Amino acid sequence: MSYIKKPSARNPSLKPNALGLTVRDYEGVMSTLCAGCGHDSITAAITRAFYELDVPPHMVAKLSGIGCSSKTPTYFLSGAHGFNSAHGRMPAILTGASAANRDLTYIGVSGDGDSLSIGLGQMAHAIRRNVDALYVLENNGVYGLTKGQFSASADPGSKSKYGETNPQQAMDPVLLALSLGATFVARSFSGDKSQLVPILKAALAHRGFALVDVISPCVTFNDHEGSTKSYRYTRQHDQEVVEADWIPPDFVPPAGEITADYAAGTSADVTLHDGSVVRFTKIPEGYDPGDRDAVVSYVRRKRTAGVVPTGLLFLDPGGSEMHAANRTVATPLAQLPYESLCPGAAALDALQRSYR
Ligand SMILES: Cc1ncc(C[n+]2csc(CCOP(=O)(O)OP(=O)(O)O)c2C)c(N)n1
Ligand code: SF4
Repeated sequence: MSYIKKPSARNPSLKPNALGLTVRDYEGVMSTLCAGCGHDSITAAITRAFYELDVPPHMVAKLSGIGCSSKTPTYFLSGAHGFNSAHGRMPAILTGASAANRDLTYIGVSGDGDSLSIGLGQMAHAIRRNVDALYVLENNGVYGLTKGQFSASADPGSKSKYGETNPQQAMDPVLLALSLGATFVARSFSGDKSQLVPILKAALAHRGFALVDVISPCVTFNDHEGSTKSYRYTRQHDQEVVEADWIPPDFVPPAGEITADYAAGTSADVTLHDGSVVRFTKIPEGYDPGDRDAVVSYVRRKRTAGVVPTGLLFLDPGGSEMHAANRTVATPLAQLPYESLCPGAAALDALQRSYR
């Protein structure tokens, strides 16, 4: 994979986080994507989220498949572990890595092609297992890397750059994830950093699978009239359903802060396992981000009306993530003594006898 190193000059006024690291320490090498590609804005939001959360880069594992989107982990967190898997296979590699070492924070980055076609079964089972990971789906409605073929998220009737009309139905990753039991489902837009960064922070704090579907226009192959994943169309049809903010566990509100500036029934707090809080505000009347069936029908209704609902759409902080469900050992496998990992021939014989 091609990469360009960034110049080492640093702006001395950059503010360090609690670890003494600046946002530059959360960057990667220079992007080689097309100028204006939505994926680069998502990279900037991911960089910011990790920096603001004070996550040590060496405690992160970033994984991806194949596609322009899947190239992007190279562009953030140079100090993290990384694995660029085969096309569509990232969820299985991520699941295996998490099974072997739960101490790391996992982020998977994929495209709509990588996730919804060749990798659909892989993504579905990672969701079902509730693997503890942030899964960013950079959704542009095309296979950007292979020059703009319609992907499975392209809307029926939308036009390709070359004038063809897409005859097939579209898959909606949000509805798919909700139906598979995902415990954290959000949608955002690459051009809306102020919405995306808090969503990414909440997703990283969530214990379990967090799907963040980000509409990310492909300026080279899918940003024209007739596309429903262009900057223009997304800006016109995006409707923020709820505003979600993430509040760290030890946060002390500044004296005099007014926290109740929303009418009753339009604000709700959900506490995550680590004591941090997701605060939902500006919730439309009757919308409950904890009611899976109601969220599904809301998203479907909006979709039929040609509206793209964005925000943290669904959250179930109580879902049992993969390690809890399988009662796995807490210690990373690499740190277990050899005798525990390989108890010897006698123990294997006894196990086999017990099945006869
Ligand atoms: C097994 C296999 N089949 C097909 C390809 C060709 N291929 C490369 S990337 C890609 C799709 C990329 O689309 P997406 O995941 O949406 O990423 P984008 O480039 O749009 O960000 C395809 C079909 C491949 N690399 N490997
Ligand atoms: S081809 Fe599209 S998706 Fe790929 S880098 Fe260029 S703008 Fe981004």
